[in-house]
Amino acid sequence: MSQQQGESGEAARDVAAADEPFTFDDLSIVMGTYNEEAAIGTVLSDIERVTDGRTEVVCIDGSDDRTPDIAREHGATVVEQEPQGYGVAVREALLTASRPVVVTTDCDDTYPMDALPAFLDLVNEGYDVVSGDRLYYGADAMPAFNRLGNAAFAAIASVLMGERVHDTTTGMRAYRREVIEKIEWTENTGLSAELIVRPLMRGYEVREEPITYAERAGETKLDPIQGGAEILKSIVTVSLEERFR
Ligand SMILES: Nc1nc2c(ncn2[C@@H]2O[C@H](COP(=O)(O)OP(=O)(O)O)[C@@H](O)[C@H]2O)c(=O)[nH]1
Ligand SMILES: [Mg+2]
Repeated sequence: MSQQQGESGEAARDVAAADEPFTFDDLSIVMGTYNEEAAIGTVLSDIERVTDGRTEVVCIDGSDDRTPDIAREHGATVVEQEPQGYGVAVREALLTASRPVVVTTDCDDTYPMDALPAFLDLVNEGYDVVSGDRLYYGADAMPAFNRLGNAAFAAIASVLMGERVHDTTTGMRAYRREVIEKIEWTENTGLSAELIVRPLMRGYEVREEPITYAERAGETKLDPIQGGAEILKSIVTVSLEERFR
């Protein structure tokens, strides 16, 4: 009897611990970095300022410029990897992260690190994925071709999934670690779309949160036409795979 009480006491404490809200100490921020010398200093300083330097930062780096040196100066974990595309880098980044909540971003100063507290709050409210919706505020800084393409991808994905989404290709999201670990990720350029389509279709709680989107520092690494075609293919393949799974 006393032993039973002891056990249930421990169980109660475990539940209490599990219910503790996540803080920045529970957060990893991860990104692929490919010759982002012009942006990385600002991105990492913004993260430090907003999170008081408490998050883990992981950079999967394929650069031949000073990007990895700047990342290390800021205390980031840098993993070197031959450049093989966005998704190869970001998947490695997600799997390298060690904390219970993982946020992705691009290393190009387009995404608002000031939104990190709101993203963490939404995870604490119970969402499994919080996805930054760049199109809500108009994304004026995005090239018009990309803006149209991204709106089209969201419309197509919504039809295929039977659920309305507004921005399937955003690079800024927060994920509970469980989502990352339970799903097998297959896409490269289309990984960003895969990262919202599979969780949504498996019933995870996904929430889109409007974010601002700034002009990029440095050159884009994505060819809009070839990249766009790959993303479209990923959206169709992944939604059909999930539907017939
Ligand atoms: N390590 C690595 N990072 C990459 C690669 N391709 C893109 N990235 C990074 O992934 C992020 C997204 O790429 P970006 O050029 O911003 O694409 P865009 O937002 O579609 O213009 C950036 O931080 C890039 O540096 C790659 O092959 N290897
Ligand atoms: Mg970008």
